[in-house]
Amino acid sequence: MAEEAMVAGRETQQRAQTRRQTRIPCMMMRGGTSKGAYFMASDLPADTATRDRVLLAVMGSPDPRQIDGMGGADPLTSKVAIVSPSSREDADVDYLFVQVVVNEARVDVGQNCGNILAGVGPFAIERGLVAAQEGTTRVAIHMVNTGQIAVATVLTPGGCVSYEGETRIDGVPGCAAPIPLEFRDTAGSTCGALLPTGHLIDTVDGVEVTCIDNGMPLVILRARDLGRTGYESREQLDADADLKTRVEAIRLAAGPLMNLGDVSARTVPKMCLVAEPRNGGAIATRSFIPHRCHASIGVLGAVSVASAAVLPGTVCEGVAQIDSDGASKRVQVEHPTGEFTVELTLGGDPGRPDVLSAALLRTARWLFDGVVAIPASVWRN
Ligand code: NQM
Repeated sequence: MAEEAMVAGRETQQRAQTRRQTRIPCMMMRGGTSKGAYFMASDLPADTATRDRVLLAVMGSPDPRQIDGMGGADPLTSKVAIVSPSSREDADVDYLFVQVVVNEARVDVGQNCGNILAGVGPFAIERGLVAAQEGTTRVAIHMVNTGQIAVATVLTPGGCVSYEGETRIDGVPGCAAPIPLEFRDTAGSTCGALLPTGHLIDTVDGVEVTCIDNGMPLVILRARDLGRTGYESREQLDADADLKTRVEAIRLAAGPLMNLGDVSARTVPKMCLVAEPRNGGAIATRSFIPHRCHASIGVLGAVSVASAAVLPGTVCEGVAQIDSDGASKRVQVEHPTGEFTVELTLGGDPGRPDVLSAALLRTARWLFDGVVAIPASVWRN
């Protein structure tokens, strides 16, 4: 596989020297509430530095409008999935997620993305990496960024991926075919422990926070502790310079406490303001990823906040409303454009439960399949 990728990389480079632009096979997909470019690893340069320059050119970064690329001028639409046959026996495919930073000439592979993950199963089937079964096809996906496995179930009536259906997810207009995703063993995915500081609550920069990582490193704060309601719109929060300065100071201080080191140039930890639910859910959220407010909430961000909501003693206690006492908890996470339901299976001590697995529903849509053209100058850098 590595050799194949190297050969492909060399070929891509040779093409670059002979033509003005190099054409690289690419599929654009909406995955959950995000959108991105999906590539086979073997179609991209094997050298990481060259690959990253290619991905910046694909999206048109750095530029706030991403006018010279496919990106949508928003972190949620400046994303890439790189897929290959799996290096692991327990998975069908490897999925490396790459966040292409909009305003800087930089990409980040230090986080997962559960939304873009929703498109990986369909992509793997469309590209022939996984054979479609009659009815549904289960795709075990190794999330290379953090090393865990996620299982996606894709509707494949007649052996073809079906994108149409009746499932609605908040943050996306209309309906589509459901793609259930299941995660196991995500605790401590990046930070090494579910509670990386060893505490349920820490005081950082004078504010009580819960630092948690159940698939996504997150710093959770009560909105009221920052003088906000937690029900503001994305636009209001993005325009709130004082809040953003405060939240970033807390993030920079929390990073080293979460075993992430200096996070000034990283996209994790994400920041999440919480408040009492007001639409019948379990908890209201406004998340920053990490500098812009999310239009809804990330998938693993939602899993992490739901995990904090069911753990007694976190900053969510007294804020979250969790109904059932059983081992299975349905946590409806409210966000700026609706809600996101996460089903958690708990084990161990009910006073300090372990989250054994998380399940949720996403949808995806194949938008475009073709080639993306990369300027020859990218290889001359
Ligand atoms: O948390 C945004 C998104 C994400 C990531 C982000 C995601 C996740 O909504 O798993 O999905 O937090 O940067 O796509």
